[in-house]
Amino acid sequence: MNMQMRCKYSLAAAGIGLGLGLMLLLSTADARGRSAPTAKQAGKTLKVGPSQKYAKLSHALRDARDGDVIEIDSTGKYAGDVCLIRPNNLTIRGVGKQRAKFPAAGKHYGGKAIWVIRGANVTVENIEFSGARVPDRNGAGIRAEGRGLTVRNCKFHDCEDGILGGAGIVLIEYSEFSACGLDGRSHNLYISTIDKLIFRHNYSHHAKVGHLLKSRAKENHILYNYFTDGQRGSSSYVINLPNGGRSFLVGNVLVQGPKTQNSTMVAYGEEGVKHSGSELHVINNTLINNRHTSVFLNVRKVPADFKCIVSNNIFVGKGAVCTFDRAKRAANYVGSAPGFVDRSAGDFRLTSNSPCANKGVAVPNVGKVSLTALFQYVHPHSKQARPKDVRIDIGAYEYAKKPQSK
Ligand SMILES: [Ca+2]
Repeated sequence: MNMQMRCKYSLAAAGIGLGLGLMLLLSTADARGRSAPTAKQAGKTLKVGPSQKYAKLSHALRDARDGDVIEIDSTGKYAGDVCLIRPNNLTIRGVGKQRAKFPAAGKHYGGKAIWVIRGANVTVENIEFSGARVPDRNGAGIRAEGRGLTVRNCKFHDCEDGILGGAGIVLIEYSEFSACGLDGRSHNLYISTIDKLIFRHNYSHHAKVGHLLKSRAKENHILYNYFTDGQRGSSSYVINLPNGGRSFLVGNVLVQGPKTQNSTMVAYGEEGVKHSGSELHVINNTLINNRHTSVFLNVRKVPADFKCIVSNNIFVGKGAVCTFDRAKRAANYVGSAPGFVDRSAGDFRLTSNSPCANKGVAVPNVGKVSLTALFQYVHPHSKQARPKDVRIDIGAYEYAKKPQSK
């Protein structure tokens, strides 16, 4: 994607995105992306930085207790400050004009990660992790071991895994993941068998051999993200959900590059569906394959009564749409001329005469989960409200006469 071009409209429009994101510091989110207030944290604030009481995060952590907030001055140098984070309900936040940078610099905590988070319900904001390497070859920016984790407006690059692990509910939003992976066993993200993953408004790209997102969660809410390999990326799957799960893919842009290691874009059930209640809903996504062939949705080893709904998506490029014959498909565009504003520049919004305009169908709720696309991705790693229209369009973007993004 042409960063410059997309950034022009993104950041203005994303007043909604990052602004709102920051307003929701003390909140949790449900599957629709709505937020509900949680109890205010009552701890003290510890400050880390060149002119603060603590020069390093690892020093502040000696004094940190449950519910505290640690603010890290982003002008400081924190290379090699690898840490074990034990307190519960801790917030660790980079402050200043940029993210606070934590390059591994050859170090790791416990053979695992730059930060090993063992406390429950920890929130991490505005931090950049890079270069994690460990002897086991699964060195992560964050190794998540505590129950519940929120990661917001962070960046992970050139690690063996960006985020590895997890327990309970994990929320990851407004974050960027790139150039992680190594040998196919490590990935931009590798989420364990957790209760629920909410992954939204993120930018995951150019993993090395591994996947752009791998999750074994029992429930996956993958909403309004941008996944791409670009022209030169060597990632394998765009999304891999090897154990199935109750999974919702809504409003994402997925681009498979010509040099991908595997033709499958979304792999579901590769190792056999293990979670009860597994179902797959793929709604209002834009999927583009730039490889000579592809399988867009590779759904395998599912139970006989498996429910799979594929509606309102754009599929561009060669390949089979879905390997599961009994998928319920409605109002998808499959072809080569969907009417993007500028495909080569990575602008997948629709033109006024797009065949996808006004061709979508209403999508019923699944239990309490609404699958109506409410947002659309704004580059980089942000969002805006999806324009409201009488008839919804196909794909991740709604045509609007006057783009909201300007
Ligand atoms: Ca419309």
